[in-house]
Amino acid sequence: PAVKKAITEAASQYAKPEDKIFEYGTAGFRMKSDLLNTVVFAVGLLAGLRSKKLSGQWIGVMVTASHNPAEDNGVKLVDPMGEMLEAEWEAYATRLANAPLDKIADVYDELVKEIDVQMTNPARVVFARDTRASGSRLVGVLNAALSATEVEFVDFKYMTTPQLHYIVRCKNTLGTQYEYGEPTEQGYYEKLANSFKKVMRGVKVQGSLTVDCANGVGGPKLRELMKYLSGIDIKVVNDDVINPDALNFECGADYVKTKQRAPPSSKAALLDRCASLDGDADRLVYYFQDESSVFRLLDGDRIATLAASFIGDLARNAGIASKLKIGVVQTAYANGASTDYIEKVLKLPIICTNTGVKHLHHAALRFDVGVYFEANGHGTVTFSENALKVIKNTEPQSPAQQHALESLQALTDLINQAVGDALSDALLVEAILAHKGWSPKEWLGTYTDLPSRLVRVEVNDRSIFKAYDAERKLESPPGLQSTIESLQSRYNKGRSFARASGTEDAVRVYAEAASRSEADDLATRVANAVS
Ligand code: 16G
Ligand code: ZN
Repeated sequence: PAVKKAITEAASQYAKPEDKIFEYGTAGFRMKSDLLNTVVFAVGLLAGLRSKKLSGQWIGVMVTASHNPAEDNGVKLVDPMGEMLEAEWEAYATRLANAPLDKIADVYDELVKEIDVQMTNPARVVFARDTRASGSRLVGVLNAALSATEVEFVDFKYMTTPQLHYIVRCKNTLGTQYEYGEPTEQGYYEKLANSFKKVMRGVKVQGSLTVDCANGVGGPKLRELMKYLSGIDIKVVNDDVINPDALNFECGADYVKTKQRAPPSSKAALLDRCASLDGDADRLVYYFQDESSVFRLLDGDRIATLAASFIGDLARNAGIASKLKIGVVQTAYANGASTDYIEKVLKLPIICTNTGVKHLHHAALRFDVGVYFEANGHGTVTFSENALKVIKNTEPQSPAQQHALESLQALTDLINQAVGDALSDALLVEAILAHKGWSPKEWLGTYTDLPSRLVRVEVNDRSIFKAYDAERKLESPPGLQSTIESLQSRYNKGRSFARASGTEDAVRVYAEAASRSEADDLATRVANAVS
């Protein structure tokens, strides 16, 4: 009752936007920042409940809107091992966020009973935010919700999303046999820098890497990381976090991937190795301009194939290939040429899942070494307990085998296993290119992407678009799937699908085919059939 009163009192400071229905989606809640007060308040309440339900384990709250424009913001919850919030709880978040403010304490009470939360358990929450101007206000709201419900919390101020995931996992594994690292920002940098140094034993990074930080939190954090790194020359660009409107504006991973071009501000020379992060540094894409000044993108599919091929080689050199089931997880957006390459050249199994990190991450855990990346650059590599044991306990029979085992061991530390992490992924790519002695051109040469096109279609009601088979097919509206299939059969290597976006009020159409004009044509025709 005292808690209920405190909740009602704290909630009364805010005003709930009228006629707005909130939904905890693939990336939590995300919208114009001035609509978010009551949503963040609800998330704060739920974070405390989640922690109590899990016997006082630390839960993370990240305030960010990733690659969205500067005026947006968002909030999402991080589960104890650094994963995304368990699916069942998304519905609780939605319920609490939509409760009228004078009833929110009642809904809170209902949830306590329904979820069967032991209220005498402790509750612990860590939170952080990206560099958006609205972040400090929203963190204030979060603070109010946590204080009203007497939750113990630590404010980590500015962090990248993956840094917060790292902290959550560290805090919950501290003192156990699964200890993940020091739960501090410095601990994060030291872990990455030390493992990078180990992976780089005996090889050297060629040339420099220019990193576009989307004018987001990744900029200052990359600069900080660089203080711990040696043997790598990184040029940081687009790291303006002072001008609030610069965030994600004509730069960043999402811009580069969707526009298929370098940021206009780029001063990189031909063949220079470039990379872009997104606004909260959980996505990474590489690119360069070839000798003919043609823009060449190395997206998430490319990072996945590079990592899978390297780890496969290391496992063979270490003599443990037969003991590790290595696999790759993709979504329908993966370029068909990458899928072909993984199956036919790397000869690795592939799982295709729905869009959204939680689906890919979950599927990756079915392998000993699960390489998962969305084409947009979000991904990582997971190692099973069995894999960690085999890598640690295998007795090397030769110096070469020993080197491979040590490199694998270091990779398990370099790679952020909680979630896709652009800073960690960039070091991974740099290390692999150094080992292979490859420039981005040779990396690009491993296979040739099929030309593809992505179109956004506005529809009256996107909820009628129901997909199946990992979003590669539509069961509704009736007849549309057979239309798409008959269209794609007319094009050489034609493949197309349409799915309702999980983050915007639109349907997305993807098409690929043997030539640029065929891909564009197929996309246009399918988009017409959809609208
Ligand atoms: C979210 C997802 C991202 C996915 C995107 C698809 C997370 C953390 N983020 O941003 O992985 O690619 O949604 O958006 O899961 P869409 O449904 O609008 O196409
Ligand atoms: Zn992001």
